[in-house]
Amino acid sequence: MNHLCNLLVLALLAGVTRALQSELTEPRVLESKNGLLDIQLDLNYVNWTIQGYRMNTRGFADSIPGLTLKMKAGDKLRILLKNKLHKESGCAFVPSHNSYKQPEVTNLHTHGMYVSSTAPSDDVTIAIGQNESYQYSIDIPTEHAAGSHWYHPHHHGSTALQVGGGAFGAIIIGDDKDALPEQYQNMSEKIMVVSFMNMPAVEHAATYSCDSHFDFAGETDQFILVNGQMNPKVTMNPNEWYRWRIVYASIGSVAKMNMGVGCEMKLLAKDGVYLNEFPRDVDALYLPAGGRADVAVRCSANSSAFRALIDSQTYAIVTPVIRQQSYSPGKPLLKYNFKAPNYLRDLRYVNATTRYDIGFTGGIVADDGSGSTCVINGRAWINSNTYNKCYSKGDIVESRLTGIVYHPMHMHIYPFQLQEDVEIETNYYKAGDWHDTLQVLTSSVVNVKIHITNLFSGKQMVHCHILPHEDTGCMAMNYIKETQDEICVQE
Ligand SMILES: [Cu+2]
Repeated sequence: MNHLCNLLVLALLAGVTRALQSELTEPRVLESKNGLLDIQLDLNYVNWTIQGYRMNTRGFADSIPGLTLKMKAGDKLRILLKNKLHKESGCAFVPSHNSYKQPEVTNLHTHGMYVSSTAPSDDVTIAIGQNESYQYSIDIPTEHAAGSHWYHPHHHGSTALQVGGGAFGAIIIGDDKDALPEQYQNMSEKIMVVSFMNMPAVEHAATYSCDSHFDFAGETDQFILVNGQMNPKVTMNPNEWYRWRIVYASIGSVAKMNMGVGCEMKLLAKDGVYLNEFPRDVDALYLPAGGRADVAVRCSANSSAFRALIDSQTYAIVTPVIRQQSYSPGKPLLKYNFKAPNYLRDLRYVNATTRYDIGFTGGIVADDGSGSTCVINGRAWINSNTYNKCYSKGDIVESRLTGIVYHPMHMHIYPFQLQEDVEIETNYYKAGDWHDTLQVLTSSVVNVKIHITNLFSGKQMVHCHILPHEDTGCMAMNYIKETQDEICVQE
């Protein structure tokens, strides 16, 4: 009897907790019309509060996260970015080339998008100072795959402070009508911008860049927000499949994300590219800072929270709640083979035309302060005109990645394809999969290939997506030659 009473009390408590939880809301969506999305985006100081937590920080359009931008392949994205931050005078720290600095300077990176890196497109060498504006104009190729991406500032020295404080938003390239089987086409979607708020790391960046604006108070100094909320509930029909687009907006730690008992989750896409065959059973999602996963989720009963394991701490992300009065028998998910566009064609049996190995070393600092800066191929960031690798248009690049257990490798413009299964027990990283950001659990070497297409020439950046590492020099620039005769020096 006692046992029964306890169960009843627990069930009641769980019910009360769920009743108190707010429902997941989504950032406002701005959608392209007639092939164009033309917007103004302000980066400004934001006073943010929620459930006893408070931040004076920076954000786009006065919110954390910023607006969601939704477009289609072939569209043009125009963003007038207005920098409403201002410079402060007097700083005790003299910034070095690779240190935190210029907290008032910004720009925009469209993380994951296959677009030109030349201004006024996704050029991260653009620097927008206080009270300045910049007109971006980004042509999305007609063959661009549908998927989930994000935007965030990328100015060397102020990236960790701005992104870590909440300046980011989701980008969705929508599926063409009838591109997917009806079952997938008709799924209700939830966009979840999951941000791991690492306040000590952001405060450190603020201190060393002499930023007096960032300020935080709260019960714990590391926490998870989803669309700016703390562990909201997601109300779902029983046994119905939903599509969750998960954007992991983090400046550092990798997250292992697990579904609670009562729900199941199947992987559809990673980093905005569908799996060659989906859905896939996986034991969890392994998202590096900046990574995305699209999953199909269904719940048969009220579930414990969908949660993230980060640096051996567990955090609730959202709690699925079932609409009790409705009933659906549920249907299995159909298997589907993704029809890849040319830039994502399978490279596993294609001979490489060139080789570019990428090795991360350093960046591990011991408790006594000893250690070294993270570097790529033995050197820290020099400048945007010093190239680590020169490519030609049409190159198929073979690349051996090392050091990516500690450092998530992010490549701009071009995603890369795994050439072998990695971390086999997880079923998360399979030969043939595409990523734009990759961190692994234990593998010391991972082989990938990159398809440098004929579409874009110019600069291509590679960096560690632990943003404090990026700000302190863990970046390299490469260059794609427009013609064979163009001179590009690898140094
Ligand atoms: Cu790193």
